[in-house]
Amino acid sequence: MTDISSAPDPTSEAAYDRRRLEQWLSGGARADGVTRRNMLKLLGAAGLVAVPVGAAAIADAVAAADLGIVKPLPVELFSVRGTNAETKWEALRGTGYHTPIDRFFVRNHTSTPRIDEYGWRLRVFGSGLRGGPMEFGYDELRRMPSTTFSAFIECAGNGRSFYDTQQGEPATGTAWTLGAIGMARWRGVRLAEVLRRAGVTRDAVDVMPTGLDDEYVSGRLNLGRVRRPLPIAKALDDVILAFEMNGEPLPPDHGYPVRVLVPSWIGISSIKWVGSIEVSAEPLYSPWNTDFYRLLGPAYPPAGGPVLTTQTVKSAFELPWNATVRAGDRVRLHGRSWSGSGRVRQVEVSTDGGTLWRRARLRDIPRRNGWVRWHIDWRPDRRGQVQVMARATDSTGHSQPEKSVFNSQGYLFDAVVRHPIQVV
Ligand SMILES: Nc1nc2c(c(=O)[nH]1)N[C@H]1C(S)=C(S)[C@@H](COP(=O)(O)O)O[C@H]1N2
Ligand SMILES: [Mo]
Repeated sequence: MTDISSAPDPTSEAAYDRRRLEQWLSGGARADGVTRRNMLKLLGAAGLVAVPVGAAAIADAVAAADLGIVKPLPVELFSVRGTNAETKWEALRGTGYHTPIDRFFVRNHTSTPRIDEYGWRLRVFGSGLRGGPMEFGYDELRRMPSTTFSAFIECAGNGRSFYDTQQGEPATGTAWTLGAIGMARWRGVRLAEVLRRAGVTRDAVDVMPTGLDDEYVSGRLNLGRVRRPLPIAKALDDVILAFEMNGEPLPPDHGYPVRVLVPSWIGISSIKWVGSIEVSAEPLYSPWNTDFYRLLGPAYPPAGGPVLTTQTVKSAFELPWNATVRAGDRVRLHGRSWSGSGRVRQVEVSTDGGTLWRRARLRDIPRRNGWVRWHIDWRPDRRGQVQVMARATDSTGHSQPEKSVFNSQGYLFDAVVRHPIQVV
């Protein structure tokens, strides 16, 4: 068995990943349900074949015909993209700190399953436990000590379409603009507590939650149920099994009855409709940490860059694309900025395409795992199109660059977005 008692800091993505990759290549890690050959093939395909976003959009339009989302998706609130629904930023104008559930984005690999809480059980098993498998029922979980906090969930591909439209480098995957993020107040049980009751040992290295939604078929490969391992240190740190969102039982589309919630990590970590959790004394793999959610492309090694964990810094205006304002009017521009690596410290806005930057006024106390609402006043004087831009900096010094380093699957876009406005 591989000794990782000297494991690197779990928050050091690069170190964690390098180790896992080495273990996998040397056969020391298990890739559940995926043969080594398929995984290599997938890695290769993901790195070399870039399907333009245009083609993906056509496929999305076809798939939208049998969209498996339960809640209504009115056009004022959402843009439908394949099996997913993106929040429209203008629909957040006037809403509070938390994204109302009626406009919270949905990212489904297949479709929302209808699960009955009475029949639901969470099965915890694996070589990292002292004893055999253990099961938890819904009421049992709800009776355990709970914790409540606010955190955003953001898809790793949020902003992906800007690789194409702003940088001329199309990436594969859902062509999100900036609306694949939502902020909610979550209530649940600490995963650490569940693992403790299940008898987790010091040998445990990875924890893999699996969803109860349908198996995911990509191309001709059945990749099995949606699942992605977490390093044990993160699992024992701030991860919860959430059963409430904004004070209500989790809605079906967001993981009812129980989902994993991994603050500040890419959305795929937060497995919805969780049905089982494997606790393993050996490193685990799934397609979601090998061929997906890694950085692949010209700037990265052939086997792929780091396994993705924390989100990047981003900003968005609560405005429609091509919003119209009147020349000479005083306009208050509202927006929000967030980061997975620290609190947002500062937001600057340019209303002249990036020459002059002014500091926006922050309306929230910057918090970890949260966004900050801000505004800035502006009096446009000339008619025509302008591009407004917002740039945030977080407490670790991460700021938004002019250009994001391209990766073929379009993850972690972090560049300043040029938002067009028509001054009339
Ligand atoms: N079981 C399961 N969990 C899942 C997914 C999924 O398709 N199935 N999608 C993941 C992805 S890619 C994201 S971005 C988030 C989205 O969460 P939301 O739909 O509640 O906004 O859920 C994650 N958890
Ligand atoms: Mo995602």
